[in-house]
Amino acid sequence: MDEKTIITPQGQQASPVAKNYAGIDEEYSSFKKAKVVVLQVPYEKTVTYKKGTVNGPAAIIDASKKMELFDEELNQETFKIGIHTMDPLAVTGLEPEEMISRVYSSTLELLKANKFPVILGGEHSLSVGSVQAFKETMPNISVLHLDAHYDLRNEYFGSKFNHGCVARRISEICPIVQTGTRSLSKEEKDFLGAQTNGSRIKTINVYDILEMPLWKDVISKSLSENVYVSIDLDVFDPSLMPAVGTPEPGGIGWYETLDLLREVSKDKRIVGFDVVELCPIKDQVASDFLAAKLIYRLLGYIFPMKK
Ligand SMILES: [Mn+2]
Repeated sequence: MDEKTIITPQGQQASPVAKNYAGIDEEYSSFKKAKVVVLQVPYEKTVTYKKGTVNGPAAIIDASKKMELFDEELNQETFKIGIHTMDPLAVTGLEPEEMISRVYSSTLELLKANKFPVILGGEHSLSVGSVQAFKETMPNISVLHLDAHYDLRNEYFGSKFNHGCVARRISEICPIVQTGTRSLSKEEKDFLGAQTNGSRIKTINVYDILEMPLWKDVISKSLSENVYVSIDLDVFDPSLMPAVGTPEPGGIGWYETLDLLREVSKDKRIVGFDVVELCPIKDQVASDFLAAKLIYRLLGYIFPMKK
């Protein structure tokens, strides 16, 4: 039996495409031909509230197979850029630093192979590894960080690599622009207050969004030429995206998120992204599907096809 052959719960053999993001046929999903490579990081160790994000990547892949491969908004078949899905990274039981190191190595390999990495979490701490790989590969990189949480703690529950510290660690690598944030600790508030003009951290929180009609322009202009996007799904309002470990009321919506990503894709060069912290709810697939479709739409913005 081919090692890639999957046995379904019904005992039937499924083809290898069953493991692929969007269920794309071999013609458009072989590693060689693919421009985009999906890297799954089913890691969960430092979460602090509801558990289950270890199942996030598999739920996104599963939901993605139910999407239409024609993108109605963009009038294109985005999968034809070639999207390869790698087997999930073996990260179970690792300490956060070891997991981050594996994400770093895998991302670096993909960049050296001239691929566009899309990384699925799993918990947010993985972004420290991917951003480090990008920083070493391309100059002038910054991070657009969508999240309900500032994630600026220096240390949380005894670890500097807790998911609540990811933006602080990223800011030590390169500039970061955060948006959608609406849950702040006193420690983070004091840290932000001590930042000077030359700070590597810029925050456009939900209160700024409510008051600034041009918030998307401000964000786009604050980013460097090359942009890595890190999307914690709890940036969305929990009415749209209840399947997260740490939901926060008052999040941003589907269309305004797309507007932001469309604008940044036009103004800058997005070089890779991650979608993290999906914590699937049994028999409630809307969140999984939103994550799958968000990835497809964003890829469409980044890789517009000639009509
Ligand atoms: Mn968050």
